[in-house]
Amino acid sequence: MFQRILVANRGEIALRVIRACRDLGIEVVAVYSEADREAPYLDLVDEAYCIGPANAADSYLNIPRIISAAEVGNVQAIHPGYGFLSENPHFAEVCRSCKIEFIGPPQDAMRRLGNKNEARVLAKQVGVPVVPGSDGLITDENAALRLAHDMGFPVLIKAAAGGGGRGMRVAHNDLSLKAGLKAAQQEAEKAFKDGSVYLEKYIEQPRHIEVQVLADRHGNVVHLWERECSLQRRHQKLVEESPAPNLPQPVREEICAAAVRLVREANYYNAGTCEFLVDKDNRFYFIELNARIQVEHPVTELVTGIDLVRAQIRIAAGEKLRFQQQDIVQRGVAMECRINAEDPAADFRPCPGTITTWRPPGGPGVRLDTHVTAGYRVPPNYDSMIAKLLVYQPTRPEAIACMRRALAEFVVEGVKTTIPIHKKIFSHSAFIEGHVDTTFIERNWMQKGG
Ligand code: MV4
Repeated sequence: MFQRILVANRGEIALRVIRACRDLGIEVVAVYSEADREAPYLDLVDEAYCIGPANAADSYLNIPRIISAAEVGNVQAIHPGYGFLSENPHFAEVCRSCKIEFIGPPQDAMRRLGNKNEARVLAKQVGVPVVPGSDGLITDENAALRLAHDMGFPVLIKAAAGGGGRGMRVAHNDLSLKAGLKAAQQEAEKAFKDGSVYLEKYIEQPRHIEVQVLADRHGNVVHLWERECSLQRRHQKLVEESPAPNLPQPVREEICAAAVRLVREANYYNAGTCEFLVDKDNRFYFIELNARIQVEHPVTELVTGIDLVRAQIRIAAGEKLRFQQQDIVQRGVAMECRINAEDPAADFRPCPGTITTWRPPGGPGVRLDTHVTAGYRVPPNYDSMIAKLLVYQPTRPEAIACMRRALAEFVVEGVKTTIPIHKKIFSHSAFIEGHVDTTFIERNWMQKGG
């Protein structure tokens, strides 16, 4: 096992990784930008190095500076958290070529799966269902038009280098398909230096269900069941839960088995998440594989009792998985609300500033993952998430009641937060019945402005 790890991230996930290291008896080196100099979690580490100015490109995304801190700090491994360098295959390769283990997947698998078209091709090859669409990349406008006519409009143009909703265009007819192809190619070329696109049938009002997977370096692959993540606004998730409500058990088992098959065939190891769209008839389609620990991982930790960050570190150190598929049971119901420093009344604009009052909820069944304390200043330079409020209860109605109680206890002053919209969601009859899809938030609250 490693004796010393560097955490190449900030905020709540930095604290989450620091805690996992402490639980394993591993020393921790932190890095921070000038904007995070006062971050409370820096008191919990063995060493901390400033790696540059607030601007992420000059600090948390700066590979030479992070590698320098790792060398000076004499660590054996780097945990990238999520965002920043977590899905950068070049960073993983640099770490390993410097004899520092990257706590994540092999760089080859990251490179391949980072391309959504290649992930789709691989899924098809191994018999995992994908959305009907193009056989590879679109190279010819006429071929795209023929395909769209064959499968029927609307269709969705997706950038191969995109993901998470970037570089997508819906097309409803020939004209918008031609225009959309050009626009998507240009946008992708500009954003990712790769203008390649592919085509999919547009699935109306899908649910977003994802499967957590763990794979060790000895060929063992298991899933840790699914998370329902449909409640999003502009591709920012608001609420996640496990199990997915109203998902028939045979479908659940099929989706999870498909995720395991894909991860095995990709020669992938460490933690990963397979994203699926699920349509009204409970048909499911693979869309992306996320090669990182995700924000919503604690939902899965609560229902399975497995510490995913500890598992990541053990896998990176070469350990075999300590559990088999039949040992992993989904017990009870976990739900998570992402609490962001944003103003729901002002189109969810980030709302940085000093937190003057911080009264966190607690009590039975409540878990709060946060790096925030009273007096903390939320910097304007990064993602605005300040806490993840989770509940864990035997049943979904009890989980909803517990979340409502916890949201009512939670007092934050000094910055606006997303707590009010969570209170609305957890009082909405369709949500309470588990009738959610990816358009739920927009349909209910966005047209009329909050
Ligand atoms: C789709 C889709 C409908 N049909 N693909 C958005 C982010 C990226 N991960 C894939 N996304 C979508 N792909 C087809 N063929 C609808 C979405 C989508 C979505 C997916 C998951 C969660 C929220 C979403 C919000 C809008 C659109």
